Amino acid sequence: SYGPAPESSAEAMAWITRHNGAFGHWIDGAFTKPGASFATSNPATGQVLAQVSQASEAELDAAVKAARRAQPKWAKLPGHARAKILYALARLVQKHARLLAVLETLDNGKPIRESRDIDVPLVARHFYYHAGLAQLLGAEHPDLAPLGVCGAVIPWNFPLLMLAWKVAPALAAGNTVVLKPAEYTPLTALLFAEITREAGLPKGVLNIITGDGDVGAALVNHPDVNKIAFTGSTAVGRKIRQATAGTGKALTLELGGKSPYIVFDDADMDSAVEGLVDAIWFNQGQVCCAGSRLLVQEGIADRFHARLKRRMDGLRIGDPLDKCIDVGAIIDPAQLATITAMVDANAEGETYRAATPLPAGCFYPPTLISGLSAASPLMQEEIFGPVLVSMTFRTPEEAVALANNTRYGLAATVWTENINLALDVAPKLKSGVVWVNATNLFDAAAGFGGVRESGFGREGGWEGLLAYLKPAATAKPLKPVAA
Ligand code: TXE
Repeated sequence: SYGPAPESSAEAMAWITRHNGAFGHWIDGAFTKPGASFATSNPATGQVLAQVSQASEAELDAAVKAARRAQPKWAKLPGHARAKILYALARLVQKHARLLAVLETLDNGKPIRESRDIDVPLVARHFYYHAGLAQLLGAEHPDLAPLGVCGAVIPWNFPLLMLAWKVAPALAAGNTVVLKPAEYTPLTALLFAEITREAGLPKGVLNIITGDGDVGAALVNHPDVNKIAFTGSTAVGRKIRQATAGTGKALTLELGGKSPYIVFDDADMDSAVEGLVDAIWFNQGQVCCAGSRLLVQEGIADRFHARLKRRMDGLRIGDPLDKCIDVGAIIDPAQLATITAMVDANAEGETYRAATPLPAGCFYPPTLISGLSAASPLMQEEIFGPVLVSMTFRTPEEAVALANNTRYGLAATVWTENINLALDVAPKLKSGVVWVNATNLFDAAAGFGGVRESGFGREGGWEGLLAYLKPAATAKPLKPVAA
């Protein structure tokens, strides 16, 4: 251990024990009896944490029916009444912050420093912000109406935060929700379900069904769902778009990425190195907008690499509950095998691995690979692990061309002390988000989302709320303008 003492898992394990280590689904404000189940485990230790149920067709249908029953009443509440409950949820997330953070780290393997200081505070912020927006709806926007029942399918890399990104705007807008967490990380969603009861959320407004991709697909295909919001792989996003085509269901997709991180030769090098550590080694690189492709201007490339390698050697890898850990566990042995196979199959280039000792188990070292050809799968495919590829460029034009040489377009980062250069380059990047002299800035008030194969639709901000609204049937037609 690097730190004084690892965060205690006692409270989280006690919560699991209170449920006898086995969970049903959260339908209509209560847990169902646990059924056919699968295990969810701590990737850092391999320890099984709990048994979680695989939803049947009948259970999925019960969840959708509960959401449908609850929706008209929830939508009819004045905006300030929905806001009151969303504020309560935000406050309760803060009240239970420690338990939520530890449970998230146990189930996911991410460093406690991240779940405690980033994930959980952002979740609270998301509910606070959308409570504010809920208040604006209704009286001030009689022209907007909720969509109805929204299905949400979310991934394992930010389990609770992705829940917040889907649930907060949906509920603010007067929709009800059926959510399916990822099979690797269902626990914080189930704890959140209990928190909704404490907040006084009417039963049926949020329903949570657990299970694998088949349950996700069944939710997508359920005829009585009005919208699907999905975050996950591009391959599954493509299937969901095909499945919803022609059904009239609204859809937003937040998919993969291969985000460029551009460093010009006048950049503040220390800050750019620190930013890069955050861009690619935050959450072990299992981040859709990870800055996974370094583009560094030729004149500073050697110096930049040298500094980066020194910083990599200082990263602390190990027990995610240790408060001093920088790099935690990979989500699952299968994902670890995928990362390993991808890197090992592409032997060209020069590979540097952090010198930090690697604990046994589901861990992968921070890795830097340079000298690859542009067509290498490592340059083109999302690795979704702590692996950075690096290339050099000479001119801003070349930087833009290399940055855009991807089928993705989620995020991009530009480092330079020359604001004119930044303002010239940023709009030329085909990317949903561009950060300048910073990286990984998320705020509930700013729309986040991609272009190209990274998906479409925004989450956060007014734009994100609009993705859960439609024109109201009662909206007054515009007066014709006299010729
Ligand atoms: O994702 P999936 P996986 C990428 C990343 C990673 C790869 C595989 O590259 O290595 O995807 O991860 C549900 N219909 N990202 O397999 O399968 C599934 O149960 C409906 C990027 O975990 O996309 C889970 O709840 N739903 C990403 C969710 O989809 C289906 C985050 C995501 O799982 C389904 C995660 C189907 N046919 C992975 N099949 C990001 N952009 O942040 C599966 N699911």
